[in-house]
Amino acid sequence: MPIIERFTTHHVSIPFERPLKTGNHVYRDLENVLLEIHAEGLVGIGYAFNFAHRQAAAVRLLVEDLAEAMVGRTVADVRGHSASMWRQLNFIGQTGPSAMAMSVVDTALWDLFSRAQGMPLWRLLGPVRYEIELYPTGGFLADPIEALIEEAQKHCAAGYRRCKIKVGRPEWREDVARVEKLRAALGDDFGIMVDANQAWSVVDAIGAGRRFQELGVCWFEEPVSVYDVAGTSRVTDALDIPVAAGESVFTRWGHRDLLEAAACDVLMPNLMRCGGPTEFLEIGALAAGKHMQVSSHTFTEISAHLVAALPNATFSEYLPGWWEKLFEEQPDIERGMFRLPERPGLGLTFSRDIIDRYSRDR
Ligand code: SMN
Ligand code: MG
Repeated sequence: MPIIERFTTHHVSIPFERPLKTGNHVYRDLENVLLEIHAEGLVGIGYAFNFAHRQAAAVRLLVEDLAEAMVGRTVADVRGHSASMWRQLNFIGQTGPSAMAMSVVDTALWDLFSRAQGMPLWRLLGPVRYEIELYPTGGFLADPIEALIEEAQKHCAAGYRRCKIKVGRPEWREDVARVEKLRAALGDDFGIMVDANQAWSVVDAIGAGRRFQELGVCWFEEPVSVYDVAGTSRVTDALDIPVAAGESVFTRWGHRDLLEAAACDVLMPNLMRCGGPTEFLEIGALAAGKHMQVSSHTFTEISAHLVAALPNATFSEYLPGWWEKLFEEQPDIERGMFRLPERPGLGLTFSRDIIDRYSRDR
């Protein structure tokens, strides 16, 4: 097995065409931290994103700290390297930026490990499926209702079976009014998913959730603060529609808290917050042990390899236009289905053009 020789990082800051508003944030720039680990002619890649320049810069420093410790080691010991990163981060803790950095390195190591064997990662893991159903996310809070309807109609025409829009305004009845208009425009067969990004109180979330339920909404994401595990449970218990949570918690331990309380119906691990493929697979197994479904959050092109190996995984999130340009290879999506690549490893190479154009390197 090849030995890790060196690594390179980049900070690539890509402005959004318009600021994107959720119940909790305004996104102006997509700040990406890229890692390439080199091992005897092979290159493994990983990335994390952020919406604040210095926060991404802090993650980059942590990535470099962890990647440096890999130099001279074999690409074979992926789980061993994950365990050693846990130890290395002990003093500052393994959540927040630490988990993001660990994820970037762990992703690059799984990429290298599968490349070294000439196999796509998903094939190496022994898949339960060969393609993954995707749902697109859009419909941000500042988007006019006409634009939101037009976008959803395009998704429907492209063959997607559902899409996700943002809710979470201070006055929840305004969100319900938008969902009513969307439902009227789309008819009853298309799945409408809503994401409140933790903006509501338990009482408001239940009030809105009851109306969403009447409108046939098929997914209610992060209704309340993710730290309010009991509150998330109250919302879940009060409603008959699936409540999803997990994108904002870190590592298997954050997910364990939601699982133990049966706080939601679907767990949605985010590859970079959960700590990388090693942790993602652990979370999938923990969830299976509680008969809970998982649905990956962002990182479509990488999470798909892991989702392919999890029997309890359902459809995955896709944010059209956010990350495709980072890579030379474009996702193979047809009628809402993501076809897993046959290229070795993750099957992804960073685009030199994008690095040259948007790099904010020191
Ligand atoms: C979201 C949050 C952060 C980055 C991208 C998307 C959002 C979602 O909560 O679930 O789509
Ligand atoms: Mg969300």
